[in-house]
Amino acid sequence: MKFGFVSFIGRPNAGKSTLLNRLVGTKLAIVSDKPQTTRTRILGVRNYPDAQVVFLDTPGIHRPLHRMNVRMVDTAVDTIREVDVLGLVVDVTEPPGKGDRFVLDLVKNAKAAVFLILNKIDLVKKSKLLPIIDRYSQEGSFAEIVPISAATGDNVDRLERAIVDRLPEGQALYPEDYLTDQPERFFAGEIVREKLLQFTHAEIPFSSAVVIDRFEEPAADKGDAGLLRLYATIVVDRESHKPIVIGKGGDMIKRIGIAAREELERFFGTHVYLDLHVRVNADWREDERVLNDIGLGPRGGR
Ligand SMILES: Nc1nc2c(ncn2[C@@H]2O[C@H](COP(=O)(O)OP(=O)(O)OP(=O)(O)O)[C@@H](O)[C@H]2O)c(=O)[nH]1
Ligand SMILES: [Mg+2]
Repeated sequence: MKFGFVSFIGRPNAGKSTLLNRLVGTKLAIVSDKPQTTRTRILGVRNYPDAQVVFLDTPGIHRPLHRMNVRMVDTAVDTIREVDVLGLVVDVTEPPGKGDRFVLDLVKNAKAAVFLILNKIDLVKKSKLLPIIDRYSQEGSFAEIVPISAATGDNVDRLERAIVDRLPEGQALYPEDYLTDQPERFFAGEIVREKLLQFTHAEIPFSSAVVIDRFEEPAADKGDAGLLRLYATIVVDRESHKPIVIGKGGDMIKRIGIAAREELERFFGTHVYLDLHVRVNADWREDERVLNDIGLGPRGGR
């Protein structure tokens, strides 16, 4: 038996969360076409006939301007020391820039085996891929360079085999049916936030958060057996963003609410009542209370 930890790190939008979801076969991490979607470390366990692998998805590494972003980047960087295999995920459709250089430097002295995962190969011609592989192979010494498409699954099986090969011998840490360490409340907030990211643009995705105020499990004795009641607040940082998130006659918040509820019902396998509010908190990205609520409390508290 093999057992080990694998973390995916890289620039925002590279496809780390898409890859985690594919590997564990469940949508644990929300995905969007906007950068900085993932804000916390998300753990997913996958069992193979000969191995148990703990995959960690992390926030994209970027230049942090707020306390929230400092914590996001720290969360990702901290995993470098904690894992057996580091998967550095790169978007092959993006020309490499300063940000990529920064990430490559971060992993240079890592004790873990570093895999360079070239993602989104479904978007480039094969002939374009070879020079990209060539260029990256000169950028560092990688244990493996694996081109994949997290979206289509192309070559992901090869990546998995290569990962398992590199893991140390060891017994499974988690029971067979264990999937993640995040509480249900976390997923509820993330599902709402995914819809908010999907339907809003510009600054709003970066400057908003979703806080779950109440999470009430279905209670048979209340006469509403099978109904999960969720009370959530969308926190924005400017007065002018509130009417945008609410929309004309409430049509935007309704849209977010309907889409979120559909997915919440699928995820929890129960009917969901979702109560959504919008609140302005100008400096929430610096506010320990909010950061704590979204899983980004001070170091050591995480
Ligand atoms: N075509 C294509 N799109 C992909 C692939 N992998 C991810 N994407 C898309 O790229 C965007 C970003 O994907 P995410 O998985 O959210 O990226 P991430 O690295 O987790 O981003 P952050 O959480 O912001 O750091 C989404 O629109 C995905 O659908 C891929 O292999 N092919
Ligand atoms: Mg992500």
